[in-house]
Amino acid sequence: MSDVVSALDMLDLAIGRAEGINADADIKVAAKVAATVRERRGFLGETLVVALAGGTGSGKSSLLNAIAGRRVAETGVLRPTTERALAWVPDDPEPGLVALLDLLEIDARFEQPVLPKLAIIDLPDHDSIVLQHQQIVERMLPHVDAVIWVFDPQKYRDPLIHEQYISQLLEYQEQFVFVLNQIDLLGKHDLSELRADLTKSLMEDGIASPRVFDLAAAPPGAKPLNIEPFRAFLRDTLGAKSVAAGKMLGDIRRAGKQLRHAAGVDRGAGVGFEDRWPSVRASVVQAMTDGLGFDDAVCRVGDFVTALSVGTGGEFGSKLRDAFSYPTIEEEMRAAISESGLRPTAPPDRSRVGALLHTFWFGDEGGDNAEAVPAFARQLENRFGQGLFELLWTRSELAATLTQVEIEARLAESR
Ligand SMILES: Nc1nc2c(ncn2[C@@H]2O[C@H](COP(=O)(O)OP(=O)(O)OP(=O)(O)O)[C@@H](O)[C@H]2O)c(=O)[nH]1
Ligand SMILES: [Mg+2]
Repeated sequence: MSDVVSALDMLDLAIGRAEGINADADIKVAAKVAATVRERRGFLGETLVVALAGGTGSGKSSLLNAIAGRRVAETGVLRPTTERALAWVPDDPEPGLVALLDLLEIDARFEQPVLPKLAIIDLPDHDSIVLQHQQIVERMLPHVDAVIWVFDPQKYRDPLIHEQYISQLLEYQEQFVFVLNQIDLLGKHDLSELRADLTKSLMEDGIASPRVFDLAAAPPGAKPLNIEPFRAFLRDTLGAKSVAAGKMLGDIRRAGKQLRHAAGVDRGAGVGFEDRWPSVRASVVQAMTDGLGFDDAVCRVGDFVTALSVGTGGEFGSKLRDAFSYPTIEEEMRAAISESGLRPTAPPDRSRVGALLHTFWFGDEGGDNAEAVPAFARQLENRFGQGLFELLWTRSELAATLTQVEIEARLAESR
């Protein structure tokens, strides 16, 4: 299954392969898109990943169970109840989400068929293992979409949570949501007072406008209270998330398209090189042995390079042209002749100067070419065929990778 993460990985690969083929300026534009998407806070995929954090016994696991509508996490009066982080994830998780849980070393994963785009991470209590908890929270923050800080009426002013966590992590405040749980224990008057007090303490921590939900995740012998508005909030956030993911995929696709177009690889990777080159090579050998002459042989290679560069087009076409310019072809052709010991047959209608030049370059005509012809063909293969093939191969690789960017992005969009 594809997601923004896999489309982005593919774009990164394509950017690497575009080096030497695309112009630096175009590569920079695509790299900027990739970096912007990657730098974005929160999980890149379409799944909304939220983490539950907060004081021990505040009701984090109970809140997860209330959202899930069933018992997922262990809850209880004995502390700590949750000893290691667990994740409640869709039963068909995006590859990026699996990679994220691996990165965070969260092994306990409960697959759920209920909400295909929601993942909730339940963190262990922090009192007994403060350091570990803090590390997990800090490591997790850049990668999750939201953190739900759960408070209970007794310990909502817990200095540890306010001073060591919330006020230290203000740069992530956009991702924070606050829940005052266990409101079944409060009278109406107490509730509004306590809610105002919690909001005030969060503002003192530095949260500009705290979003506070009050609810009861597990009132004894009764159904959860106010859980529906919280679920609605998650649904809305999920909607916003899918819009954001759609935009990211659009950006990735456009970046890939722009590289494809500029490199000239949107016309298909194949230009029939392997089918066409053997006959060009044979015609060059023929030109040199049938008296058509050196210039004709050079032209045959030159024409082929032109045809390839027109076929590929874009920056790659110019690159091909530059790598096999006419002077280069002439030089390589001369070297091929001299290395192979070929004695070219002179053109029949030579001028005197032409004849002298021919003798100067290639010696007396009429030599035995029986061994030299295959050696010459090999030289042509090494000096032209191989280099052209290698260049076209890098182009095919780039084309294949950019096609994969498009495929991954389209698949992710249709999820
Ligand atoms: N009265 C009342 N009790 C609740 C509510 N929510 C949770 N509890 C109780 O509070 C206790 C702690 O709940 P948990 O969900 O285990 O709390 P936790 O935050 O996951 O605790 P740790 O995993 O130890 O960090 C349990 O006994 C729950 O039954 C609520 O809304 N009202
Ligand atoms: Mg728990």
